[in-house]
Amino acid sequence: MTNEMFKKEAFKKSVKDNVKFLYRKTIEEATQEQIFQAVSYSVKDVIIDNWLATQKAYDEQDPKIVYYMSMEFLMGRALGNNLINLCAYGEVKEALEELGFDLNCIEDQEPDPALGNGGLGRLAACFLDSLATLNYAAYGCGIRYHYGMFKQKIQNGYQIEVPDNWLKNGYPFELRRPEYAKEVHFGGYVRVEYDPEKGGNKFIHEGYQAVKAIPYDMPITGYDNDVVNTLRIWDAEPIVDFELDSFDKGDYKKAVEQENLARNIVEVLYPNDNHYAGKELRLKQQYFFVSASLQAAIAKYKKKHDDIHKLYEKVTFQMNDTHPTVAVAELMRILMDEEGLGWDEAWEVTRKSVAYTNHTIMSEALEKWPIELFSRLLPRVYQIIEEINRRFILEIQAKYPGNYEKIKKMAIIYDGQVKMAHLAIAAGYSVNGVARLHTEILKNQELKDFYEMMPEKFNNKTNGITQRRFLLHANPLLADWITEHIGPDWVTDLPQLKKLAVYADDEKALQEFMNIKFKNKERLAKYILEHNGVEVDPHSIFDVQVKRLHEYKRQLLNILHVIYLYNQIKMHPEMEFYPRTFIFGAKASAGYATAKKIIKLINSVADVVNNDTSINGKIKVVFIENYRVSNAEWIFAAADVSEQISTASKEASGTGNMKFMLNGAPTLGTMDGANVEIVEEVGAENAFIFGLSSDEVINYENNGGYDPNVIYNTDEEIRQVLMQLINGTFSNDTELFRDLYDSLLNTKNTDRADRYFILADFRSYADAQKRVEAAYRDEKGWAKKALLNTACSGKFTSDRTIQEYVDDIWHLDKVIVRKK
Ligand code: 26W
Repeated sequence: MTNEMFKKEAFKKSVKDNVKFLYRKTIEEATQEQIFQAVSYSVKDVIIDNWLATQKAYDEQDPKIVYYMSMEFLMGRALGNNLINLCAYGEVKEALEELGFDLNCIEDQEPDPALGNGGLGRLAACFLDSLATLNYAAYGCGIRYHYGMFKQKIQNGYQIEVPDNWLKNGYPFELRRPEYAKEVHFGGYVRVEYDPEKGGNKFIHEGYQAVKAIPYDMPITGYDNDVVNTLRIWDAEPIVDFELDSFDKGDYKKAVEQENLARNIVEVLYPNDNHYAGKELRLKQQYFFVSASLQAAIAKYKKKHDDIHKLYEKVTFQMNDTHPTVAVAELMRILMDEEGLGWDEAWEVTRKSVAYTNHTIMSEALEKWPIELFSRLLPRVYQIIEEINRRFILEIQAKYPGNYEKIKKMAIIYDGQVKMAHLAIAAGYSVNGVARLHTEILKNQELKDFYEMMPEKFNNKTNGITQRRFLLHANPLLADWITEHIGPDWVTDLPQLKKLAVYADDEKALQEFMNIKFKNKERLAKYILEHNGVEVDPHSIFDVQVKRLHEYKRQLLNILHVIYLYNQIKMHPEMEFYPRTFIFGAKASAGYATAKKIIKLINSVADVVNNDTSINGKIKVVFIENYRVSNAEWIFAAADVSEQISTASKEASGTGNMKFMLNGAPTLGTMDGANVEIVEEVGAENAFIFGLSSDEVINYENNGGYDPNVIYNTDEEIRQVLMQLINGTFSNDTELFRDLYDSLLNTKNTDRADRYFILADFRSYADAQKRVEAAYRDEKGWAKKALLNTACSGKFTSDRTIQEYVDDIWHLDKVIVRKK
């Protein structure tokens, strides 16, 4: 059902008016960027009405609300997504055409808001889309970083990080709400005073620095239901009054400090993925947005309800990994110091209100703050954590009398550190992993002690993705084709795709399906030519690995295998070989030297291989610069093969794997994360599985690793590939890739050689790649596999994931906004 405003003539008039009001220009005079702004304001007009209607419905229906607390929201562009969800994409496209503009180019003007690193941030964005679409009341709570994920430039094969000033031209899809500002306090000390009224102690926080938190709201439109939820991200400003006060007292230093604190706090997103660096500013960011969000949530609750003891009946806080876990203690502080509850009452409310999702088992990702830092920055909050810890240890002792090992392993504060995961689990009423295998590993390995002590808290919620962005918007040709064949219901009910299975042997349907894939490959080839200057052949197999760069994700395995194939072709020019384009896209954390070196290696291999005329273009290697949500949409649509090759047990779930599957690309992968469930849905015959199992990997790890030198010494072809890293084949500087070579074979820079089992899995991977090639040669067989991947991807919608969170954890009520 489309809004009247989107009727062509009305919409054209609205855009023209906006151009006039905003820029004093006519349509003909306006730049593309100005048209983007004008169009966005026209769309926002409609959204605002729905937003108001949604608020009103919430006020009347008083549903339980989930606050999804996350340091990261990787939203991607909003214009196209909003048009899709408002069911106005087609009409607006036509209206703009009549004005002489191409909607695609207008969409391209929007900065790609990248307030997140990778999987965890994008998951948060998909969840917001599903929550709104399923009529649930939800707020995303986060930080309005002035600089999001850096822009990646590739210079001379190296990654260069360029700041991403996404707010430069003003962002049309946000609304500043200064009237809801909150104050957040850092530093200072706690004074204890006897309170005769209470008959107990009062804790007074003094001498702190204060920052004003200003909320900016972004609308989150549901699909075709008039719901508009809110992503509330907090900006920081110095508190002016206090500043004057300080000047009066001659406290110039403090005023300047407060000014700086506010300026620094929201400046930039930490570009680390799965790596904890222990930076004080990060803890400040965490407390800043958590405190402001909790204050706002409680204020909202109190507007309609007078008994704070029942907060958990109307409110629940989901902590996206440990990053917002300080929420546990901050909620206790607000309940006790501001609402006047006693410890037991406050604890009862807190433990029924907070839940925790774990997104990684990588030990280097665990957040542990030094006591010194924590207690200096958040003295009152730290006191509360000490008390939570004291009581938790008593519980452990009661359950395991005399077992000090347990205390050592499970305490929240131990060895001079505050362990955020332990705090989250001790306090939360739910602890979940993000794929079945991941949750099992948590229960049986990483969090075993906690699982044994409180099994009832643990549950699995396999991740999902939104088909509205990753099919309907990303792949309009396939979306239309699907709708022609099975109707439009899949847009909000993805398991409907199963109905496509009847076309698995229908030659005409298969041909159409693959024609669409070909057109999407042409679209990507054009993008690659424009952005990378490399010509790729859409008839070749598009073999794609796009994701953050991390050793455990094993981009190195992929590129070593490319080298191996290159050697094979050079050695046996007559050998049959189906042309292949290996496409990579990945950002490396700025401080992660090995990851950056792998990017350089990929580009160096690309230089040699792409320019070697003797191989007749049989292999092309492309590194797509600045991989992000907007170009990801095109990449998934164009992929033939989905590389999901992490060391088994390391990838909690993966969500890119689901986006490829949805767009008809079979998985080439290990039995890791959600790959396990993907194979279960599509059948092993429609995927290419290889490598050690997670049990095997964990077994090796528990027994000191394995010896890659045995492989090196006995497998000549692998040895040749490794030698080429250090013999000048890919760089005149023979030392350039020495560290990569070393990491695979000796323990010079790490405690174990080949930590990620690259050599162990190499042969099995090469073999799976052979099976891919053979399968691709069988055109019909491949088309069937591709189509069945799409048909069987229904489970992996974030709509299903969200419904499971609602049923098992949040218990939300549906809200109806549209009156039929
Ligand atoms: C403290 C630094 C830091 C930063 C980010 C530690 C950990 C993270 C995240 C947990 C990294 C992340 O994005 N994890 C990914 O979460 C996805 C959504 O659940 C999963 O699909 C991926 O497998 C997981 O790596």
